[in-house]
Amino acid sequence: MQPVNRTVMDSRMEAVTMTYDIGTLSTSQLTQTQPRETISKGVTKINSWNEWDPLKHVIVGRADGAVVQAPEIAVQRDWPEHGFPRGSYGPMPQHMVDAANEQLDNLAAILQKRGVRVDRPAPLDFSQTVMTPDWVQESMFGCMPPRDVLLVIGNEILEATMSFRSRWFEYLCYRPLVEHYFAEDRDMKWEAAPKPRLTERSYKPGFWEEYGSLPIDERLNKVRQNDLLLTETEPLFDAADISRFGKDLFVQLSMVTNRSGVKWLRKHFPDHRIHEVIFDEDGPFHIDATWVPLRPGLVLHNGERTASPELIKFFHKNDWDVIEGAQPTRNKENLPALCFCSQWLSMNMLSLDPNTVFVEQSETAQMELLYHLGFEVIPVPFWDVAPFGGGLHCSTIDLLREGGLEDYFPARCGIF
Ligand code: ABU
Repeated sequence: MQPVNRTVMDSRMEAVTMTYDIGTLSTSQLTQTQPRETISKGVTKINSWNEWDPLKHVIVGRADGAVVQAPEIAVQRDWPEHGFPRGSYGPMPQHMVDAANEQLDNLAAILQKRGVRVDRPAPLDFSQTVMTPDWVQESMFGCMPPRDVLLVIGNEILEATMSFRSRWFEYLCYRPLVEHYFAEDRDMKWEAAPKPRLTERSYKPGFWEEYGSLPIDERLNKVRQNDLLLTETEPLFDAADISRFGKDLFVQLSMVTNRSGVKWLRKHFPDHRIHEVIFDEDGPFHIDATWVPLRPGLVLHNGERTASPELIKFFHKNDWDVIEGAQPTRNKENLPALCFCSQWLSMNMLSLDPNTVFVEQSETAQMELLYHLGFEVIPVPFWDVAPFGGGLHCSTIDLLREGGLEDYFPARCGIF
């Protein structure tokens, strides 16, 4: 490949000249150090309408090659005590990658023993600089949390916009799988939400500096008013801000999902009821440790991230129980190194079916609660995966669950 000079706009929208090798990497170069995708054998059928029907086919993420991402407007890591002071970036320590992969492989093996087909994505070189005509970003991120990138609604796989520049190209890790499913399943729909520009106009200037200096009550006011990081310049959403309850989809407004994103989803899924929801939490980032459906008529809510009275009333009016999740075993002070998720990953569970749930094995209070609610609980060690972007729900994306589209909320109530 020939090195060439290119003038591009950096994150301050100033012209800079960078030298790149322009060309296409051969397959052997791309895969020299990273595993390839793994595709299980079987007849592929994409179908999943909710979070609890019996699971038959799933993607489990991989920790290989993951990096602490280079600073960008949306996210600046600052972990001096773990070797990544503000402004620095680079590969996650190999022993952490190995520990996370061991737990991910173990989850995959248990799922397989339970009769679930498991596929794995193809990691890229996440340490590479990526660019679009609008910006340059000095690293990517990883492909551990598939849940953030792909949304499955019925027979459709939708690639989310994402809102971090470091995650703009993450869909490529799943393309070998999605292409395979598309070739095999004649009924599958393959869609991609509009790729966002992610220029400075997509973010509120100086947001993190100001937000970080505010007292908690003022931060919560901003959350309630949805006055957060993202502007409404373009539709933005992470798939993990969407919780699927059949005909009703609940979409959290967060640091990575804006109202334009919800509007786009409404137009895209006209046969669904799409509800915009906000919880009392000062760092909203994905709904799946906050509002967790386990079976028809039962949702777990996070007691530290209160739902609005209107939302709870809507659930009660439709005969749903809203039960508070148990206290997590960990707290802010003893999260794993380099972990940007919260202790509430204790609620980030994966349902095998409406009676069976995978739970992190140290979360004994959560397991106890689930036993009392009549579930079989499958404990799995998973905290080593957390620094790579999530828990059991984040780490998976279900492709096939038995069952069809159902309306679990026949009664309307207030804004819902
Ligand atoms: N991606 C889920 C993270 C949720 C949480 O940290 O609470």
